[in-house]
Amino acid sequence: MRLEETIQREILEQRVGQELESLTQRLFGKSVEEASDKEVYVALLYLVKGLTDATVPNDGEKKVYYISAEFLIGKLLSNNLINLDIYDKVEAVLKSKGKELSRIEELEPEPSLGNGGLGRLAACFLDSIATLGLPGEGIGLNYHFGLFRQVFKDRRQSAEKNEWIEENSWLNRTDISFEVCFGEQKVVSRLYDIDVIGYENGVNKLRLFDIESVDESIVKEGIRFDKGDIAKNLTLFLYPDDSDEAGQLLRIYQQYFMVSNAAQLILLEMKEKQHDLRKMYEHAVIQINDTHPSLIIPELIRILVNDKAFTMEEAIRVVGKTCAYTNHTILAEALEKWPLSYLEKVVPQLVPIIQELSDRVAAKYSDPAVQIIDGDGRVCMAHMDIHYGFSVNGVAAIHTEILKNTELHAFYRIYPEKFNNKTNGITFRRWLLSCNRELAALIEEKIGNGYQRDAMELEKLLAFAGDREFLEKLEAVKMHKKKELAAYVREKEGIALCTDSVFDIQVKRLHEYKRQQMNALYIIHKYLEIKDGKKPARPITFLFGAKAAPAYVIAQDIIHLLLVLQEIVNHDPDVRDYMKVVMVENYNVSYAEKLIPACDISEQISLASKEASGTGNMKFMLNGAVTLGTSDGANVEIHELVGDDNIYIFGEKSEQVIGHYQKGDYVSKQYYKKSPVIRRAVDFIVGPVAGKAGHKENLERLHRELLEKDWFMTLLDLEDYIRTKDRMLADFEDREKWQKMMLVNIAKAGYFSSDRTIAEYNRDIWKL
Ligand code: 26Q
Repeated sequence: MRLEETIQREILEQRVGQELESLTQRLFGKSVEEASDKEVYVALLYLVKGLTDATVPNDGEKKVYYISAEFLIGKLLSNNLINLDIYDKVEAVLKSKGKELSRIEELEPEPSLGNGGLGRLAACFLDSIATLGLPGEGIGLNYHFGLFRQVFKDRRQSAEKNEWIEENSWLNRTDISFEVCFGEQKVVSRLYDIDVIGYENGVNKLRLFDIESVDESIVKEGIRFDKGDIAKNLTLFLYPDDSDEAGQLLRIYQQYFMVSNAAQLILLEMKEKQHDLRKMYEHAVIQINDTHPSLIIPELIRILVNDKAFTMEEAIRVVGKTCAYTNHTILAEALEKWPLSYLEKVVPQLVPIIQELSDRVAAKYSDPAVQIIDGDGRVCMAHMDIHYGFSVNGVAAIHTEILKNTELHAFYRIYPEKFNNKTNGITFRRWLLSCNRELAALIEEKIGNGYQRDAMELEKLLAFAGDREFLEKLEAVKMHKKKELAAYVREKEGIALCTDSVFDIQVKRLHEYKRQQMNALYIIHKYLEIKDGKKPARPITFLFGAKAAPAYVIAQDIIHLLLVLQEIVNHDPDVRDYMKVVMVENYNVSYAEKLIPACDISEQISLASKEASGTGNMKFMLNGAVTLGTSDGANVEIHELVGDDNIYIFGEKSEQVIGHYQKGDYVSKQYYKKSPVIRRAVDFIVGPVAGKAGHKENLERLHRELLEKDWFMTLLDLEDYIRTKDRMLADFEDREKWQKMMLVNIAKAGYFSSDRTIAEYNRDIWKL
């Protein structure tokens, strides 16, 4: 380091130190040394907010509004320090005063404003939008308790509220407030902002709307509350149980509340900047994140026609040139279709607009597949987006192809020019620089820090595939992260892990199509092999993390099975030295940041064609895990990048799977009857050993499901999965080979930077 740089660093360190000292004094009348960790946390929050206020907001002629029901932002302290480039300084200052930054980070509550992939993607996108210096903001809702906190009781999942808003938080209350009308009922909103700090760049905002009259005290035990009184409950939870009508109505209330506020905010900004509303699309682009914000289209049209003297044609044209839609799923049950009668109850003012939009489509196209209101009087949200928006994108190459060729084929024939692919990405600030500082430092030692701005520079690492010393260091970092995870798991779950074992990890929302149950069947198979005396070369640790929707019965049964296996395997004296099973409680972003860097085998085993993209797969790869996966979502692109030798692909391809659905020729019982290996593993679920540790009701229902339905074809790929995983475990013993695979995966991960994804959105869709 040059002398000037050293001096500059020292000055900055001094300034950070002085600033922090004066904050703890002013806030708590204590020095940093005297302050508690929590008080230091609060002081850091103020420090960051002060620095952010001094940063220039990203601004420009045209702005993107990323509207989303979910923003799974995770904790913000460490990321903000990194993006402001003061992490090391703060860490050093605190250390000199006997404080540890990593311990202080633990005290920040994690907001759970998302379910999984879609919400986390939105958060990564905000980071990249800010880092690229683009004008843009996220618009969503300020759920007080977010998604539930998962607790295991009696080997089953139960749900508690997640209280994350403290007196001092990242939320800034604004003086912006709007009226939102649900028919005759009026409520008043309040806007809160969270600053999104770009990496060594400007700052943008995440804008979260809340309702003034919300009443936290109506939440009874667990997450139960009166769904009827929306003035009190509207922003309490993310996706409360929508298995009944009241729950579904509440979802529509939330969605309309979100888009009505968004529309008012956008129009207010247009007015303040004195833009011509008839050229709205030159100043604003609205990205609709899945169909949850789709009502923004009829709402904007309604306002333009009713209040701004637009004709219907003009309003449709202007809104159509402003709105773009992203599809995140092809699962029929996740495609939103709301009964017109529900919309009539919640937002009667939108119904004539939607009816008109639907009539115009019906007059032009007779094909029932492209209608907005279907034969059962339900409004197909995605169809409205496609007809009345200017862009439709999928989130991985294979996903977009499936949309064009099957799911949305009728639309593709009408509007081929609207369809485009934007393969997902992740922010390397959080998923490498922050969660794996050791690996980031090792990479920097070899190829410099240019990769932090241009992720493709990671490819420079390929030159070191033959560098024994570097490969050993890579392995040492992995071991270090495994030890850190083991210490954490011991503290949180009370389970000791062997760090010499292979860490095999599957973390993601629980869903049958993601096939956690197939992994469970592998575990049973291994368990039985060991009982038969066939010991693995090295112990294996199977780690899971997953929340299941409270009303999703089979998903609850799968969680139960995993917890039952944890009990059986970890306590069986014949087996426990060879394998361990851990289902971690309340898997969330913070847990992911500990699990992913410690992973050897990344489980990405969805039924081909069903996982739109996946983004966990990218995070694991970036941290040097090797993928065990099907040809699905972004796994396909990972495979293309790393080549056959650095990934383990198994199972039937998407064309074959789609063929099975079309012909209806998959019968799980046939696979069960044909294979003794499958039969033995499946029947273990209802055998005496499982019966002793688990509940008959859950286990029998799951067994029946696998044999009689198995809609997501678990048994189809089970044998290939077992073979491939065993091959992978054998290869793990060839340390040099494995280290090289780690290296190639890291080196090829650059493509999956969300900076690249956002640059593409901007180039093809937003044009900011
Ligand atoms: C719909 C109707 C009623 C109630 C809930 C919903 C609902 C809620 C959440 C539907 C979908 C979601 C979330 C979907 C999601 O997270 N999709 C994931 O998006 C990621 C980012 O693109 C992809 O990587 C994943 O493949 C995809 O599953």
